[in-house]
Amino acid sequence: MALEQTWRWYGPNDRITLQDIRQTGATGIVTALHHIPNGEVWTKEEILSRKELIEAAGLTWSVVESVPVHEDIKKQTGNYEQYIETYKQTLRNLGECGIATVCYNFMPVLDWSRTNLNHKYEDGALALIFEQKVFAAFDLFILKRSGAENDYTSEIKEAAKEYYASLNEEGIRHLTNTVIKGLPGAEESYTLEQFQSVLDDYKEIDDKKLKAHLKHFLQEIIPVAEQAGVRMAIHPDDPPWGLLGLPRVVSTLKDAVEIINTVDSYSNGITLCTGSFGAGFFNDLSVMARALAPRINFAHLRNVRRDEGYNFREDYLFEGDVDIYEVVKTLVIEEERRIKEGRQDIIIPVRPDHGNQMLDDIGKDNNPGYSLYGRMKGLAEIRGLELGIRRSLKQ
Ligand code: DNO
Repeated sequence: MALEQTWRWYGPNDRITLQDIRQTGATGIVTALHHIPNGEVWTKEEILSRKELIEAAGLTWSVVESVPVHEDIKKQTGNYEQYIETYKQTLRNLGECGIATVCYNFMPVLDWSRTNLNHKYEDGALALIFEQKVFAAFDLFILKRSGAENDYTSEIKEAAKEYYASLNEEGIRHLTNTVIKGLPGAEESYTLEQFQSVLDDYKEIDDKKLKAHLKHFLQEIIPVAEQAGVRMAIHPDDPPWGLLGLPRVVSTLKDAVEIINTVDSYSNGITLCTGSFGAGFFNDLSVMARALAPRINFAHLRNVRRDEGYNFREDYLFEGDVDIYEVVKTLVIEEERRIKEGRQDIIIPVRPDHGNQMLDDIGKDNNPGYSLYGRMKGLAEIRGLELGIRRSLKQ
């Protein structure tokens, strides 16, 4: 037995081909039908054609990341009941095509957020970072969101002001694009005006309301997923704290426990993203992995170096604040436990999450976070770590 080593592939337009991926050692593919607009059914025909492409390269389509949740479902507005039905149909179709794990998130408006996608690391590699003062500069002085001044301390506001003053026009445009244009995997991309208006749509929705909407969604879709043989894996908020006045409901262990308790089913699981949860100084990933183990349906492994001022930078696998050894050990033990328990769905797919841009990747057209060598290094480290853990557990 081994954790299933997977790799995120953005589809036929990805610079990194399926043949390349085989050489990384990954056996499973994590992908989505990004060309199908959010809210439409993924037909069996479309799913099978992607599946055949992957299998022709000698790989398996292990995980869908993501079937996006329509904003109307999160807000419970418009045709949201219809969108939930569409979602269910997509899950049935995926199940019938033999794709058993689906990652999704419930973050309003933005998927993941960073303030700089090319932060130069000491060794010359480029990393993704989030700096609170930079984000605040966008919020306070570019977006000029009403009420934003109540969301930051006076030190941060001062630092943001200074930072904003240092930006020229190009710098302002660049920061704006970094925040609102949507990072890879995000289904939406906005202009500044559109962005303000989608934020306004959430004015009346606080954490409590969004939680209720998520609960309703889970109660609707989990029984369907279970019947279809599909395991859902909710992805945490990235970063795991409120941004731009938007509600957040998948940021802590408490949130995750609440979610898995909403519907008691193995189909109602978690994506343990060590980097997303790990960006929060209040989250201890070793504790979280142990507490959530039976419901971890998928894992994203990467590390972050963080502080208590809501700043973090992505780091090499063994060099940040998350104890990756403890997390992988927990996953290995959990797989063994599932075997003993006689569970059908014993496999936990894992993937190297983002990697630094390095070596020959620099200067190429990379999906931020999803260049080749940094992830390949991450995967190699995960493979070695797992092997060592398994051997030592047997002694
Ligand atoms: C970023 C990713 C996210 C993730 C979605 C899952 O690199 O981890 O975009 O795919 O949030 O729905």
